[in-house]
This record gives sequence, C-alpha cells and structure tokens, in this order.
Amino acid sequence: MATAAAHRTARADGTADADAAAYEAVFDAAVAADERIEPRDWMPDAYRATLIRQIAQHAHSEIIGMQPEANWITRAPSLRRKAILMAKVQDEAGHGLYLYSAAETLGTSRDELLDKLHTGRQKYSSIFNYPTLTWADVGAIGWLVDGAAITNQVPLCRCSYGPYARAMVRICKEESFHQRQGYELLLALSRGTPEQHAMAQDAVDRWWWPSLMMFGPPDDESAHSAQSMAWKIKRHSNDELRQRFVDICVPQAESLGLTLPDPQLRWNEERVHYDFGPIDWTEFWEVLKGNGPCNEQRITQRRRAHDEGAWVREAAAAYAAKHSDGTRAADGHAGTVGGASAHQAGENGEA
Ligand code: BYC
Repeated sequence: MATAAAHRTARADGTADADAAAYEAVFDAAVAADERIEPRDWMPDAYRATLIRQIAQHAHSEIIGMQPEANWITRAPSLRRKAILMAKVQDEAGHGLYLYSAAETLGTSRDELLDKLHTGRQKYSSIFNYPTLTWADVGAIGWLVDGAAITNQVPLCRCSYGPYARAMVRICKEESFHQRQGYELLLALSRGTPEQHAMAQDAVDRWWWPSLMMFGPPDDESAHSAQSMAWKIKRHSNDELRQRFVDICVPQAESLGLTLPDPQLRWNEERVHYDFGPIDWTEFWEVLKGNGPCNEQRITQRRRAHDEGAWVREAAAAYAAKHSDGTRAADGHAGTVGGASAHQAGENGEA
C-alpha cells in the first residue's frame, strides 16, 4: 500500500520520461488509503479537470449567490437584520475567494475562470436563477439553500484533494451560521402576524423544489458521480444527499409551523426515510440551459460588476507592483493581498 512518504518520493523523483502507470498506481493507492492529494502531487489529467470544473462551479455559485440576497440589503426590516444580511453576503464573497484560490492550485487562474463564467462556458448553481420576491425569501434561502449546501458540502471536507477539502472546513462553519439565521428569520415570520406567516409559507413553497434540485440530477443521469466517487472527490451520490436533506427538513418545517409543498411527503418505516414526490427535472435542465427566471439578469449583473471593478483591480495591481520586488508583478499578478481584495472589490451583489 502506498504511504504518504511513498507518494512524496514518486513526486520528488518525477521526470518527463517517468512511467505514467507507476505514478497512477501511487495516486490510486493514495486515494484508496484516504490520503490527501496535494497540488504538487502527480494526478491524472481527468482528475484535475474534474476538480477544476467542480470547484469553479462552486466558486461561481458563491459569488452569483450574493445577488439574490444583496437585493434585500437596502430593504431589510431592521438594522439588526441588515447587519446580519450584509455579513452573510460578505461571507459568500469570502467563500468565492477561498474556492478560486483552491482552483488556482490546479494550474488555472481566476481571470480564466471568471472569463469562462462570463462567457457561459462554466456553470453556477441552478438555485440562483430564481428571484427573491419578498423578505421571507432571505429566510428561505438561509434555511433551505444554505441547509442544502451544508448537506452537500460537509462530506466535501473529506474530499481527496487537500486545498478543496481545507477550504470547505471554514465554509461549512459559516454556512451553518447562515442556515441558522435563515431558520430564525422564518421562525419570527411564522410566529408573527397572519400576513407574515403567509409570506414565510409562500417563500418555502417557492424555494423547496429548487433546493432539492441543487443536489444535481438523479444518480442514473449523473454523468460524473461514479468517477468522482471513485476518486473520493464526492463521498455520496446526489440522491443520497438529497434524501438526507429531506429527512432533516421535515421535522424542522414542523417546528417552524410551516408546510413543505409536497403532498407525497411521508415517513417510510421500511426505508427509514421520508418518501417524497417527483422532482420536475425538465425545469432543472431548462434552468441549466439558461432558461430559468433570472439567468440573464444574473449573468448581466455579474459582467457589469466585473467591468465596474476593473479600476480597483488595476489600482491594486499597480500598488502591489510598486511595493513588491517586481517579480510577482512581472507575471501579471498582483500581490496576494492586493490581488485578493481587488478581485472581490466592486463585484458584490446587485446594483
Ligand atoms: N446547478 O454529473 P453531475 C451555495 C450539472 S453554493 C447547476 O451530477 P457533479 C451557496 C453538473 O455540473 C452551491 N448545474 O455533476 C452560495 C454537470 O454539468 P457539466 C453550489 C448542475 O459535478 C451562496 C451536470 O449537471 N455548491 O450553496 O458530479 C449563498 C451533471 O451533473 C447542478 C456546489 O457547487 C446544479 N444544481 O455533481 C448560499 C457544491 N447539479 O459540469 C448558498 C460542489 C448538477 O458536466 N459541487 N449540475 O456541464 C458538487 O457537489 C457537485 O458539482 C454537484 C453536481 C452535486 C452540484
């Protein structure tokens, strides 16, 4: 069995004419032994490409996900709610930052990834193509969307690729707080006036099914699951995680005094899980093709925010060049601090 030491030795000895099969065997053994693959380790091209695809999609989801929530910052019903929402939206920018950084360790650049997002060559989560129509939607996003995100992402803390797994640890801690704030917000509305209760119920009615779609297509239509699970990038299938999420949500909805919009939802003694009704996969694939209610708005806003932030990036790059020894500036990158903040600046939320 390959140990971490053996893995490192193979890496250190790597030469152009090295036997690829031997490297692959070391890689396979490291994955089998639950060791972490690190940026300088040998890895199959397809493993690298899969990680870039998934991490980029995840990063894009974080920054596009700022838009529907930022839409309510100016209209939050109290200073307390406004402060909480602003902190949450900023957290999402931070998550994007950790994830773009994790993707960069695989040999791609943030500029390249953002260009792919802006030109439709990379995806972001289907969930962010739905509108936030009322204040209660902020609660529903926290409870259901962040709840689904945690269910999906806690296992990613054990992903075989080190930088992604480590980024997920902090993200999951913050997502847990987001989920609780959403739950608490919905609880306040549910226990409020009849109008507030109805607003909370309406939000849950609209966000429930899209939240279930976040987990991706059913297992028999999931192109990447089998390979990603073999590589221990994904630890559970889409359907397993979706079921786990439903099982968590049903008792929480009862405590909230809200109903989940699925008449077929019932406890199954034999399966020891809740059964639930069919998901409209036509809607899911349409949203992925760009035909969701807000796809165009989201990407237009993203491109505009990126263009409007150009001067900040340029200024930060110039500042970093002036204060560095010139080596980092020469390869077109701002210094770490300047570059990181420059990429985030001016790109947050809806105008
Ligand atoms: N939306 O073979 P499959 C957040 C695509 S951020 C769009 O099962 P995979 C938050 C999939 O990419 C939430 N596309 O794929 C942020 C593939 O197409 P391509 C984001 C989807 O990768 C701010 C095709 O369908 N979380 O929570 O094995 C505020 C076939 O799918 C979706 C992550 O990104 C979707 N829902 O599994 C609040 C977590 N589902 O690429 C909250 C990390 C599938 O071949 N990602 N597709 O063109 C993952 O865990 C996996 O990528 C997925 C999909 C489970 C999402």
